[in-house]
Amino acid sequence: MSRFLKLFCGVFVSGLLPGLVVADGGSLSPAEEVKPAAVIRGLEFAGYARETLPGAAMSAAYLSLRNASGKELRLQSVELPGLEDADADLHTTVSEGGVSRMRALPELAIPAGATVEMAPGGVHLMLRGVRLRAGEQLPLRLHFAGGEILELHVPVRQLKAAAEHHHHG
Ligand SMILES: [Cu+2]
Repeated sequence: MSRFLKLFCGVFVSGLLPGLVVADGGSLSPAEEVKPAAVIRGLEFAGYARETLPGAAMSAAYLSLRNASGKELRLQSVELPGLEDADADLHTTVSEGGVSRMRALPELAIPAGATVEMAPGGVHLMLRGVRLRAGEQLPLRLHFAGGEILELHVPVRQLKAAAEHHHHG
């Protein structure tokens, strides 16, 4: 590993919040798949993914993004590095006549100084093509307008009955 890569990895690890650790094992993100990560200055993040229920094709991840960068950030797409058959889409949840439906979101703007919290029943990352089990780490690559990229891992959490929604959360 080159000096440059080491430096980058160091930045990546120290940029993570407590609880968001780079996986050192597990099937989802073995250490060799952890790539040098891009870090966006002033953007703080946390989050988790929901385990996939038996028989379910989809799951969801929720991020909290705090923008202290001094400029608006616009999240435009999300990839799942190392998971070629899987994808992640930005969704929001709207209520139409008392029925909540998911809708694709072309982008998610995070104004300077603002915090955007994804949550069950609101904005979320819809995950397809990957089975998530509690305790695993899910790798995410966030693409922002202007070409900025943030890579992170979020822990997969067990679904609590209280947090369960109808078709998804
Ligand atoms: Cu959705």
